[in-house]
Amino acid sequence: MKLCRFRHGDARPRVGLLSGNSRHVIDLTGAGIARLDDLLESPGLSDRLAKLSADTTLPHHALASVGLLPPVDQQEIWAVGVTYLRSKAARMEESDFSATAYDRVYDAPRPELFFKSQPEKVVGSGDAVGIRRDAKWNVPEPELALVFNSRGTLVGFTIGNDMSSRDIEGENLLYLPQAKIYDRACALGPWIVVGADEAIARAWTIAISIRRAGREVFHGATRIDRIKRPFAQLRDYLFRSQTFPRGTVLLTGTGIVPGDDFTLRRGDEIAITVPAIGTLTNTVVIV
Ligand code: DO4
Ligand code: MG
Repeated sequence: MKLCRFRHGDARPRVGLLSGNSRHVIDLTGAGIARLDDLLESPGLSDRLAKLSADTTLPHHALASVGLLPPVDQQEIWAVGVTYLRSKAARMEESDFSATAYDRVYDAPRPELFFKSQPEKVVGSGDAVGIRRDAKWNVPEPELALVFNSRGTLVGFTIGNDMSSRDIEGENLLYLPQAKIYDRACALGPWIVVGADEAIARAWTIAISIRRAGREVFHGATRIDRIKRPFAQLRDYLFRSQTFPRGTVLLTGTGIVPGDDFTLRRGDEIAITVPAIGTLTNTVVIV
């Protein structure tokens, strides 16, 4: 089942459930559900959603007639890094004196976790993502995103783009927050898939296509089961000595890094696809 946030007309954000064929959005406002993060707290979420999807009294809107919003309300967005060998190798190449930090963290018991975005700064599918005006080497990072409720239960999956400035991170690892946190640096969407677990998600693939002036300039794909660490381990470290009263979303790291001669440009169209979820699409602007 797929849960989204959307606007219909000029009205305030609403929570929706996609119909079986994903062509309609069932508007959950009539069921008294105003916030996605509240809904994700429900015990027996899948059963509740199954009942809601069978409720013929709730209004349906054609998917094409709604404006999708990022599928987060007040959850902080966090990220884990260097979970794929490809990410470790690319980062060791781009950096000088901090190269061994990536090598060490890949093998260490404690993962690299970092704060990525406040929820208000997240962009959704169809919105623009940003590259920094003071960076010269910018890439998207296509990542599976884990959605946790406040109890640390993995309640769903969505697609994330951890936009990054490789030259800023490569110059000095202490610049990581500047390479990773700026306007439009985090995209999530198009919606949240509920009802899958880690075993199911590990059989998924993630792919990215970047188009420039109508032509594909980069394509890459990898398997989710190449993520080195179990999701429960990532959750345990994230929730260690830290509470998330509204839940949180965790980007799980990238396994796809374009060659060193590639940088994003204004107007590039990025499409990240996890077939079991959908496609997150964004166009690049300079911020
Ligand atoms: O170590 C820096 C960030 C790593 C990252 O974002 C990733 O591996 O996806
Ligand atoms: Mg990343």
